[in-house]
Amino acid sequence: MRDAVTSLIKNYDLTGRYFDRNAIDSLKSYFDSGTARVQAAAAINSNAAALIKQAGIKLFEELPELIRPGGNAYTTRRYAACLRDMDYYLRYATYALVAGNTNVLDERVLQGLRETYNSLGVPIGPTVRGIQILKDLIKEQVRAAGVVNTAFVDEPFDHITRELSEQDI
Ligand SMILES: CCC1=C(C)/C(=C/C2=NC(=C\c3[nH]c(/C=C4\NC(=O)[C@H](C)[C@H]4CC)c(C)c3CCC(=O)O)/C(CCC(=O)O)=C2C)NC1=O
Repeated sequence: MRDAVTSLIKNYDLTGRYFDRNAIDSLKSYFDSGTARVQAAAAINSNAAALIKQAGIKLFEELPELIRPGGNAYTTRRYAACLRDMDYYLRYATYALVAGNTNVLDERVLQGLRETYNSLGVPIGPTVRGIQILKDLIKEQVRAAGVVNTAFVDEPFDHITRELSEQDI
């Protein structure tokens, strides 16, 4: 698992270089956004359960066929599995937000996920929609916590949806 700092060090160490201007700029930008990242994590942490619940309600309002007979989230067990997946996405996105790096998502969440979803018939499009709904709710929450520029919140959520949607070659 890597964060913004360790991944930078790894790159420079590989070629035995001192930090150059680019490295310094990227370190500066990571540390400048540090307080906001921690504030975001705190805002998510204090509301995670409610945010997941709300995202689920919104998703199933938009796509009610998911919870009707024949839908992938139909039955209590699968409904719960769907919300649990959203909870995984939120928790790991929070780790990635604090790390300033999406590596934790690749290692712990995304590996083999698309294959699992395909084999269980979990539809990717609606999952992506669910993650985007979650992202919007989180951004609202983070804004309410006093963080002005919430653009950095997009990164881990967009990373998950991009990787999930990627087509097989
Ligand atoms: C920490 C990393 C991690 C992830 C991400 C993860 C996902 C994950 N989701 C699963 C199932 C599932 N995932 C969903 C999700 C949904 N169905 C829908 O219609 C919605 C669109 C969507 C919710 C937004 C459902 C319904 C199942 C159960 C499918 C089944 O058993 O038939 C499964 C199969 C095993 C199980 O049921 O537990 C895995 C491995 N597991 C992990 O360990």
